[in-house]
Amino acid sequence: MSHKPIYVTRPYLPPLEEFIPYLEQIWENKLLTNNGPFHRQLEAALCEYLGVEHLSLFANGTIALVTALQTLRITGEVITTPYSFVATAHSLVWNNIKPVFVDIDPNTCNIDPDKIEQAITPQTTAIMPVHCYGNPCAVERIQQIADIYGLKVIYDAAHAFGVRYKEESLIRHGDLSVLSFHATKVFNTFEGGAIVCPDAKTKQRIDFLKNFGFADEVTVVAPGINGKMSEINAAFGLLQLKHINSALSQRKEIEANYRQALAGVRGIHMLVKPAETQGNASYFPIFIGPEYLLSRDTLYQHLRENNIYARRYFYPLISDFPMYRGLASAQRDNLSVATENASKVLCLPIYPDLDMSLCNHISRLIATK
Ligand code: T4K
Repeated sequence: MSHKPIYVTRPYLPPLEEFIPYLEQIWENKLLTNNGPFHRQLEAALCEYLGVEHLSLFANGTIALVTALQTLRITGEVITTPYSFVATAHSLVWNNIKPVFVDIDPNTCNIDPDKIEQAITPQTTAIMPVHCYGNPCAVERIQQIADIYGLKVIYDAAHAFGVRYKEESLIRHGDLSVLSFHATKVFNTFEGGAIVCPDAKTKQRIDFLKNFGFADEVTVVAPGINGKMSEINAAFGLLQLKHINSALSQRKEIEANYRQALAGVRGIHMLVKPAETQGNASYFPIFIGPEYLLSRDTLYQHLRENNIYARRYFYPLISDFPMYRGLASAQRDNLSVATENASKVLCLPIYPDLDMSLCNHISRLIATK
């Protein structure tokens, strides 16, 4: 049907002419980075939109994760999920922390709270769960465990922009939450990210850490990094925010369309919509069971032959990469659910400009196999 490749996602780009006034302002005042006016405006606008009190912008989500761990001085071992993008575990290794992988819940693809306690050792200092595909982790259970054992909780909320759970912002949970504003995300600043924190003092430490540790012109209080977002990225974020609600509703229409078209297709399984959640339709994963006519990888190839570039997020598991597979917690028998889900998953194209006729075409290709 289409000769153009259909990717798993495409960034939402507002009309170019709407971006020009922002560029003119940057050219006019010659402030390109280092907490400039657009940076400050975007922090305030995102706090308001997301319903949080304190947020610090970053150059990308990965450096925000690395800095979040520095902020809380996390050391030793951190309990996390293998079913995520590699950046989750890499951020631990960049802090000299040992990742301890815990299996996932088959119904959410998020860390299984029932398996966290058995992974705690005297070296454990924190839990780093991921709200995978924007679906909320078992936040209450995780907080309960953290409170009992005196652990910090840092959420990798890279997929969770704008998600609301029990009528409040999901990213209010935990000690810190980290967002990604990468081009492939629901809300993007080309590259970018943020740490959400509960109080002004923590925000100040984060701001020092992302600016080499400078507290003022002559005082360096920590071995910080350069994690700052530039003015051009922040300006794009401000523009993008003006369009976010329509972008989100377009995504939700596509999600609803897939759900309807694929319901009842033998061997195709979808995640149940999480309760009490207003999601963001950031991904649309399907799981290919043995009753389906093709294997997951054959369907993946079949779609590619039809110019549809679905992706196997998250296969391989992080724990299967060479730098992690030697860990005791990375062994497959410890991660049987994650291993199974990773072998079945296929994320279908979902983005605001995806034409509904293409969405129907993709569903038909899957349903008529
Ligand atoms: N934690 C989690 C749970 C994450 O998922 C991520 C990132 C992070 C942390 C780290 O946050 P950042 O440091 O990235 O802010 C992509 C993204 O690069 C990555 O940001 C994302 N997760 C991950 C799930 O997906 P790839 O290697 O699959 O991206 P790529 O380049 O293959 O892009 C996928 C498709 O998107 C392409 O086929 C075409 C389309 N695309 C992509 C880009 C970059 C465009 O149309 N335009 C573009 O500019 O990792």
